Amino acid sequence: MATFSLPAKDVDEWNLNPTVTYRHVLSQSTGVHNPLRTIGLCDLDCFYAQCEQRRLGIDPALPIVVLQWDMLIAVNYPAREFGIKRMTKLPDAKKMCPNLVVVHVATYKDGESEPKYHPDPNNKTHKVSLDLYRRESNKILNVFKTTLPTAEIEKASIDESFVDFTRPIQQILLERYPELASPPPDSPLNLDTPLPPPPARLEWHKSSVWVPVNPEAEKGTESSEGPQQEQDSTPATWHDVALSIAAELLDNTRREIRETLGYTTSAGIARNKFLAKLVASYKKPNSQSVLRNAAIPNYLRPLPFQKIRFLGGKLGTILAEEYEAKTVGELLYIDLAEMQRKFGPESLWVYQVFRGIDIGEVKEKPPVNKSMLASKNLPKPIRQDGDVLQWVRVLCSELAVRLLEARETGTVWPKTIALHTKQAGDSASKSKQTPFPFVRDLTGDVIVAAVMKLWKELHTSDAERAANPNVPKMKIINIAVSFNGVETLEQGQRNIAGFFGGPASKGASSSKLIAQEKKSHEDDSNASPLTYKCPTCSKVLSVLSVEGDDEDTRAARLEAVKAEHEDFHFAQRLSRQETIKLGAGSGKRRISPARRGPPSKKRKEPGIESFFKKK
Ligand code: TTP
Ligand code: CA
Ligand code: CA
Repeated sequence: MATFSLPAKDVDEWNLNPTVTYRHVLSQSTGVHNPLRTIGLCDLDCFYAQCEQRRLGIDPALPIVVLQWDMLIAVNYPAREFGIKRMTKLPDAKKMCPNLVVVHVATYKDGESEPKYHPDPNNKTHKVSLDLYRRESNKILNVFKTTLPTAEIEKASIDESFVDFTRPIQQILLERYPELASPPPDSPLNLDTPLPPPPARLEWHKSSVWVPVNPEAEKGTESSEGPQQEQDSTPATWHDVALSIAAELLDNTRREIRETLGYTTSAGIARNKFLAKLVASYKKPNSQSVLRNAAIPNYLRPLPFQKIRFLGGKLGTILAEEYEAKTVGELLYIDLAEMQRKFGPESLWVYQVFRGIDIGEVKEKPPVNKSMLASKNLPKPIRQDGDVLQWVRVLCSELAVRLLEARETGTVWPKTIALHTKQAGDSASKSKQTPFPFVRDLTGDVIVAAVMKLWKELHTSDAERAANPNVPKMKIINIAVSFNGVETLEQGQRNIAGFFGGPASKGASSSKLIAQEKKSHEDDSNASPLTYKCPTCSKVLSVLSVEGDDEDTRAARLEAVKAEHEDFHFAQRLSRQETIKLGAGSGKRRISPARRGPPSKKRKEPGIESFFKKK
């Protein structure tokens, strides 16, 4: 891969060295277009494996894998040295590494009120518990929040978080370079005056890995001075100063996570979320990689574009076939007009990603109105009323544990409880929800009682079914129970907390509080985040989660359903407007203006618009 020097036009197109003004240092409202914007993504190394290692007090140098039934779901780095991967079969893994430590995730079993490490868990009778990992994940998130109080933090999955460092960077810049606090008094542009040149020599944060600006030139110069020299050969910008500050801050947070909780992480730092996530895997484990703007082109060009998230599927294949290309660099000559003509207006996103542009914001997820869902894909379908209680009890124990645990960080209570069941052959699940009353002592049994009531309302009883041959046979293949609208109670509602453990507060009339809460349940028409009402056609979409999902995965699942539904509208719009070319597989498929109305429900193709969905 040859190294590219960057002609002026290119620098401009990639926008690698945008002008930074006083306003960018002083204003908190410049948002995603602030040229000082700096984002970090921090991901736990082999997360579940580290959790189990810590729990068992095993030496981190020993090879360990975490199992879910017979699948490896996490492999630690010492085990990876034996060639073991997530896809490896357990017997093969044991052959590759006879001393391998194998831990099965904890499971819930009917009749037990908490998850256990059962010696012989079985998908037919047990349900996986991710409680340990959720708990550790929350502790890690708290370290982010306490060590980076002024940064915006977004939990992106059970083991990773994005951090927008722009605000703390602004503060530190003003401390270190007080001359940036105001433009020169005679400057006509006032706050829009460009900053003076950045410091001549920058201390590139030492324990970070700086992606080389010219990888070819750096080859063979792997001395301890190598990276420093290499970085110095491209003059530092104010954004590089910002990156160095973020590198120090994130390094501190990662050290805190390591020292207080015992977990190693890998991190990426760059000008946006897309690049931060990409560069986080530049070097793993226990590493932090930084991508300067100047290093973006040579980093992206040789990258196989099908490895980029959202380009791993059909659109990636279409692009690869259409242009006989593999790398980002090979597609850079396609101009925006051509791309949009061929792939629709939304392909702007692809065009931008190839140039390292991403305007996605780092947004803290609101702590309120969350849902908790326990779900089980049934190894043996439920065919009659008598089969259901066993699974309801398992699911309710899990929810009880999770709700009580959530209370350790605040007084939370769900507004409603819902039962979801999926009949074999049905595309959607059936759901029913009801307000969840306050109780003094929360146990699995209280939840079971509420759910069994919902079951009776949702399903024809065995007796009725026997009496009426027209009622279809029951064959339920997934059952789930969710708490929806889980909220931290406001100050005024705090007395309700007494219902959990201690005696109820004397100051408040409990029945009045319950009545108020009930009313607010009834008022809340969109309590369940598992459903979505399409603003275009008012259709209500719902998702049923699968076992092992965490809340983020479920949210992603709902997003996918939404995206697919939006595709349907998109396809409808297209069929009215224009003919687009879709080079799918062997031939080209055309959506012609003649094709009107909704596509068949059985449509298997992934939707068009989802190709261009940003996140
Ligand atoms: P990842 O971050 O994808 O992987 P990892 O943390 O195990 O390893 P790495 O060091 O490469 O980041 O996933 C985080 C956890 O999520 C992982 O430890 C186990 C769980 N997980 C699954 O249960 N199933 C899956 O298919 C994946 C990808 C992850
Ligand atoms: Ca990870
Ligand atoms: Ca991850």
